Amino acid sequence: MLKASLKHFGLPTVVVAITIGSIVLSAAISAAVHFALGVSMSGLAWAVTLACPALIAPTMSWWAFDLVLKIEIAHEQLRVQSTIDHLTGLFNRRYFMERLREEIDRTQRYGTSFAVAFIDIDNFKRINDEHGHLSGDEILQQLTQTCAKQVRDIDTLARIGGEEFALLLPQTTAEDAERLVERLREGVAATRATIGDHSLEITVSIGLTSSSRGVLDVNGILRVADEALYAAKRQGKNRLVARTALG
Ligand code: GH3
Ligand code: MG
Ligand code: MG
Repeated sequence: MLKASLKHFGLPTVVVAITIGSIVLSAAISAAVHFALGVSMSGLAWAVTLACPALIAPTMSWWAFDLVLKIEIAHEQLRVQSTIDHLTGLFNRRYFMERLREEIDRTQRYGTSFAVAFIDIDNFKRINDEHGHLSGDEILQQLTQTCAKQVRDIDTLARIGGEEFALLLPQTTAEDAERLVERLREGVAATRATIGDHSLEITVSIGLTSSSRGVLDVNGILRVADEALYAAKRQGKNRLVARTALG
């Protein structure tokens, strides 16, 4: 309730309200005690009764609430950071799994459909071996930019492993997902990565699965996407293989 009030009214308003409340309460208690003792309040007693809460309440409450808000902000920053892959700035595996579970829940409740794509860079080990690990990192970042241009705001693109990415396409039919992901694959193949003076052709293989006919559990969906990805690798790489995950 305190946090909700702070967010709703803002820190200054809450501090003023607490100060006024403290002054009124202090005056009421002091007056009640003097009344019970049968003595009237002197000017000095009134001054002390009003001055103490007027000075202490705003100082202490400002300090305490400011601390609460700072902790809250730090907590939120930490939560966001824990969802991010630091090399690419994409979401990480943990966040992707969270979003996938949410999407499965939504699909079960509302009967919508979604798709999941596993994207794996082709022959990345060779690129690393020829150009060095740091250049490999740069390529991961450049590829991220290329992929990010192809996905929609509602999609979740994540780096789930070394040179493996996953894409969650919520509220998307199998056909639309196939079109979108194929466009992404073509976009990657058409964009040359640059490492110093070198310009490299990067390709990806993609395994796609869709929940159009009902939803499996998380592991089932990931397994089908993984199988589709390996089929794409076996069939010669730089291609998309789509499989439907039947419920
Ligand atoms: P395939 O086409 O079958 O996927 O072959 P591949 O070489 O891409 O696959 P493999 O799994 O053999 O190699 C993946 C490589 O990715 C091995 C590892 O050195 C590299 N790698 C993993 N994480 C990182 C990273 O964070 N940065 C860099 N530069 N390389 C990484
Ligand atoms: Mg791989
Ligand atoms: Mg690879």
